[in-house]
Amino acid sequence: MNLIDDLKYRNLIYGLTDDGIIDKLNNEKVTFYIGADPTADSLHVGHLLALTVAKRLSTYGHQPILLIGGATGLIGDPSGRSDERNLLDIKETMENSQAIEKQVRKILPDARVVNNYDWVKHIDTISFLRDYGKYFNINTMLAKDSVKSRLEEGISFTEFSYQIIQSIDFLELYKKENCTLQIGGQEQWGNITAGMELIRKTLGIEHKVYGLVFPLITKKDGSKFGKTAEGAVWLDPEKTSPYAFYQYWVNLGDEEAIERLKQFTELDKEAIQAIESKMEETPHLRHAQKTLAEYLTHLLHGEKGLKEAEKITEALFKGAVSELSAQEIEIGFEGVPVAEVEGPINIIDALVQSTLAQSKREARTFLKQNAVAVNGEKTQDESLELTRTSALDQRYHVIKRGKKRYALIRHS
Ligand code: 629
Repeated sequence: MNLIDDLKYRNLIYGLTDDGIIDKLNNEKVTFYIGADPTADSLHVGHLLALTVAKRLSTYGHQPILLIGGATGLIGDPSGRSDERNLLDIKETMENSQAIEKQVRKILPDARVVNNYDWVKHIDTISFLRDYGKYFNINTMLAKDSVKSRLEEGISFTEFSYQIIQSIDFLELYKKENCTLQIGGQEQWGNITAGMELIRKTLGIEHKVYGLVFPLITKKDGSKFGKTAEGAVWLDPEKTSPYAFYQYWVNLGDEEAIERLKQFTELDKEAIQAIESKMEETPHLRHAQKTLAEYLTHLLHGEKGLKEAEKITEALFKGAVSELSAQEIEIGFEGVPVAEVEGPINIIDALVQSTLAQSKREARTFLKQNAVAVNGEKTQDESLELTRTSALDQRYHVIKRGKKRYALIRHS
């Protein structure tokens, strides 16, 4: 399959600025770029899609440049946003740039990484308005979705000017690196075409450059892709543990999991079809979800991260919490209520303090109903004392009430 057919099969083409890019991508080696603004100290799974598209182009022999928007991050892209952003702190933006660069290098080791702060910082106001501003028509700028959709609500001159900076980048990378293609998510269309126009106007029509945008992932149930109840799914293991990352993918619905396999993995059509037929035969085994979770956890967090995620997943599935270390318990039960205790605590008090029961009376009822398990063992013993010695790793008692309510008792 050629690259373009491959991208189409994976539903990764939302728009091409010009069909000329099809032959070029199928037959030549193209230097292309994609940008990310350092608005946080980590990328999230939304960016991961962008990086995997870049990786796919690179697999077909094209040269990726990853641009970190040290300058643009200080301005704020209005694309796809309904309200004005707060300005970010310069120091924080610089630190974020470094963190993001590290992540990119892991996923795209072949990419050249550049930061637009390095050239934008040299442009003074007069040059900005004379050398670039002159080529921008206000009517065209106002017609961009990113601006047009904000005219009622209001948009600052700062965000309005964002498209000029991104355009300067495309021009710069075209001149310096012969970069002839910019890719991005669909909401980047306006910024990408603005850059193409700047190149045409400053250098001449014979300087052909292109844009390719991929669709933003939308979910059938209306919820936002890459978000859990706790917030974004980050690529940084300190922010989203390999276990939580693994869980995100393993919990997708069947149809969505197949879609994400196409978009996020290098598995080819035959391999994906094989998974689809396995799903029909034995849907409960969740082949698509497991393949996806395994593939992406391994890509981001390596063998070690994947093993950790699988170990915790297995133990929790079997209810064998006693196999876990204190640290693994913290990861596996992130977000469940924790009651801190200094000495031994009775099971009734533990149920109340950990919010699993509303009163001692209710706690007794749960015990009588055989609805309580401590460290994986059912108990009805009202006099059970939870001590440091009986705690897992001398630190935790995992209490389970009913089918899925959990709490931790932490012995400090
Ligand atoms: C300077 C900055 C450039 C080119 C691009 C940019 C960043 C761009 C942007 N991108 C998003 C981001 O930074 O805001 N103006 O979070 C994000 N991108 C990846 C995809 C995206 C997009 O990093 O394009 O669509 C997410 O999938 O939202 O010279």
